[in-house]
Amino acid sequence: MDKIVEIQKMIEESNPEPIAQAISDALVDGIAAKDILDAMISSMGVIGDQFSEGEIFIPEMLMAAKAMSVGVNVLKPHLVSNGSSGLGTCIIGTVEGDLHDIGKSLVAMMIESAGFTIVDLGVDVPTSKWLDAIKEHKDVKLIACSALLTTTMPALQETINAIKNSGMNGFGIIVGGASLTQQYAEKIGADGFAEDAGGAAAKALELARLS
Ligand code: B1M
Repeated sequence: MDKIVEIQKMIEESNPEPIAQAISDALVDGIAAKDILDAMISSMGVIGDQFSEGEIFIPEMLMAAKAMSVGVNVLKPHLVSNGSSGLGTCIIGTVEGDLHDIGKSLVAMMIESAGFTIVDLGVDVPTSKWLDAIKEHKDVKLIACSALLTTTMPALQETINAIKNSGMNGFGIIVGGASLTQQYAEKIGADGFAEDAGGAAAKALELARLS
């Protein structure tokens, strides 16, 4: 069976155990890390559709996420270049109430590759934690907020309001996540929106050039 199809099957069948080896084998065979990642992301879409249709439930979704995370860790060294061009610090996280971290971690990886130092606050990040992190770290040039659920879009709005009202400045704020749009990002006062991890890195560089 095609190696990529095999890897996709491991995600779609919520089977994390063999995925690290399968990905290593695919890399040895010369399959590009980016192609493997794109196929894995598409399989997470299949998992999402199956969940929407009531064909699978939370435990399967969690195991698929585990397979995805294990796979991303194997791919990481092949996707990330040495992010040391000193563009400043990017504080990234998933907003309060939201536990999805795979997309956020991919975005962190790409922004790091673009030359930022990453401070990853994790998931379910309350407003106070964003503010503390901005105060604590020097040379903060970018805040990157991920939100995957329509129900956590208001938390995103609150986070941006709190950051803007704090009076701290000198950085741009970018947002992203499956349920967001460019229009919504503009409406809540974000400086940038990206649909995917590559777009987030490009937007980060664009804002760094403007600052
Ligand atoms: Co959840 N979940 N989930 N889930 N989950 C979705 C998002 C959903 C679309 C599934 C569905 O119903 N079809 C749906 C949201 C519907 C909506 O609100 N519109 C959903 C739901 C409903 C839920 C629960 C409410 C289910 C429940 O309990 N009844 C619950 C909520 C829990 C919570 O957060 N409070 C829940 C729970 C979970 C798990 C914990 C089981 C698990 C997450 C595990 C983890 O992350 N460690 C999970 C998973 C795995 C998914 C799906 C299947 C896959 C998400 C994923 O990792 N995708 C997802 C369905 C789907 O995405 N089609 C789904 C792969 C990843 C690479 O893509 O995260 O979209 P994504 O990131 C992309 C872009 O969005 C973008 O770039 C990334 C890379 O290209 N991006 C940014 C993301 N952040 C960005 C930030 C940026 C820029 C771009 O700038 C800062």
